[in-house]
Amino acid sequence: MKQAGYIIIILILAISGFLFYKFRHSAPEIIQTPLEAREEAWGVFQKYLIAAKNHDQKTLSSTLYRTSPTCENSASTTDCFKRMDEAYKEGSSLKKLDFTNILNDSRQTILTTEYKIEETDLVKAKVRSLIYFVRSGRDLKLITFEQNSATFTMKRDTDQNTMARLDFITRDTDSDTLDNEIETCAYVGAPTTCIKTDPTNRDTDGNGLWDPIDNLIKDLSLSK
Ligand SMILES: [Ca+2]
Ligand SMILES: [Ca+2]
Ligand SMILES: [Ca+2]
Repeated sequence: MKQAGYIIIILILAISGFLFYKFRHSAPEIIQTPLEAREEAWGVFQKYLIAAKNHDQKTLSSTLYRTSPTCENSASTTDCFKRMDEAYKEGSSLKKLDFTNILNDSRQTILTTEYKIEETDLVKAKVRSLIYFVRSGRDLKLITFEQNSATFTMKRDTDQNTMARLDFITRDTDSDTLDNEIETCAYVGAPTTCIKTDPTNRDTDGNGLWDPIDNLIKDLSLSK
């Protein structure tokens, strides 16, 4: 009986030790519903906008995945403040409830508005706004945002044909926010250096970051 008692104590100690080790060494995965993800992302975005409005570089940096090179150089403070003012002006016109498309997992969040149609005499466009975030450690950081990002086509013989063309070029099979034409470098004027990604896979290289997030981060590292 005494022996059985020892075994039970050893077992309890072993299980407690294992659980303690697991708790200490595995960062809990962040699991959010899309609405929770939007709340968190919007909080970061608002903090960023207020910092931009107040020219508060320290807070601004804490909300960003990477600060603009213009704002890292003290010689270009005037340009940096100008950028902040422009960012505030653009960003503050965006409304949380318009961002009804929420793409999120533990590594990233992308907020997108519904498309709206705009046209001039010559072209018809689908316009939407997008905000991209990536998680660094436990903190969600803003990568960038695009206000009124437009995809357009020249008007065709009939409005139906124009609309069909517009719908075709904005097809996004894997819903990663990069249109198929962008992912396949098939759009007019695609540079020869255009990096192709898989239009049927959000994470072409399997590193856990979706294709648009990878592209944006790559662009930022090249902007130095
Ligand atoms: Ca896509
Ligand atoms: Ca893709
Ligand atoms: Ca990836």
